[in-house]
Amino acid sequence: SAASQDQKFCLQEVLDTFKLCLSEKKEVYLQHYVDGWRGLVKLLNSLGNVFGFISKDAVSKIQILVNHLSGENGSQYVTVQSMVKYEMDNGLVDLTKRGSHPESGCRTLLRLHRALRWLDLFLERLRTSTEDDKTSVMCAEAYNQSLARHHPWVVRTAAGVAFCVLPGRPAFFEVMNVGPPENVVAILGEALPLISEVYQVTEELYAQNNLLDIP
Ligand code: 1PX
Repeated sequence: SAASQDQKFCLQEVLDTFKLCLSEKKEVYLQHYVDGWRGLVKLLNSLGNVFGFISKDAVSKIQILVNHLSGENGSQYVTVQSMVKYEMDNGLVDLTKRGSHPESGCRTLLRLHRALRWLDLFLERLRTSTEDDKTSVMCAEAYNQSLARHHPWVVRTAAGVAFCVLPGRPAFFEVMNVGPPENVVAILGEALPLISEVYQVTEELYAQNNLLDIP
């Protein structure tokens, strides 16, 4: 049905959303960033319930950002750049320890930003993989090189368990919903530079503002 089709993840959709993220002046539009994550969460959900604890956290962070976007100061949240400026200028970010702003846009987006690095590494491995490569290994390697260092032991352990039940490469490619493996590889090749660029721009912005380690 049209409704279930709607729910179905398509890799192309996510690619398109990340394409829209960057303005000509290399600003990151928060709305498209959030939409990109929504598409990713759809895929994650179609992989099964074991990933529920991961998608739940992603969804709650997406929701925090959506609330900022639709809130009374929504116009300050159009780009990640304007969000950082607004929250920093107005003392709305807990910079050294958690306090009165547990849901700042800056700290919330930082969590997704770190996950975007994982995605970038994982998808690049997937793109260049061969039939015998294991998604669980590619996923774990990407995780260990990125997100893992920001997660406590319990979360790392739970993530490790979830990776083990990832579908194999053929089933994984199928879930992307864009046809034969060659297509997946081609679309990934197109998408990855864009995702990397969004990551890099955000990383530099956060570095300049000393926001890379906010609690
Ligand atoms: C085209 C293929 C794409 C596959 C789509 C997969 C989308 C994955 C979405 C993952 C989003 C993860 C967000 C995690 C944010 C985070 O680090 N949160 C932690 C810190 O938050 P806090 O508020 O406490 O400072 C939080 O503790 C996280 C808890 C949940 C566990 C996170 C494990 C992350 C593993 C990431 C790899 C996902 C594996 C999916 C397999 C395809």
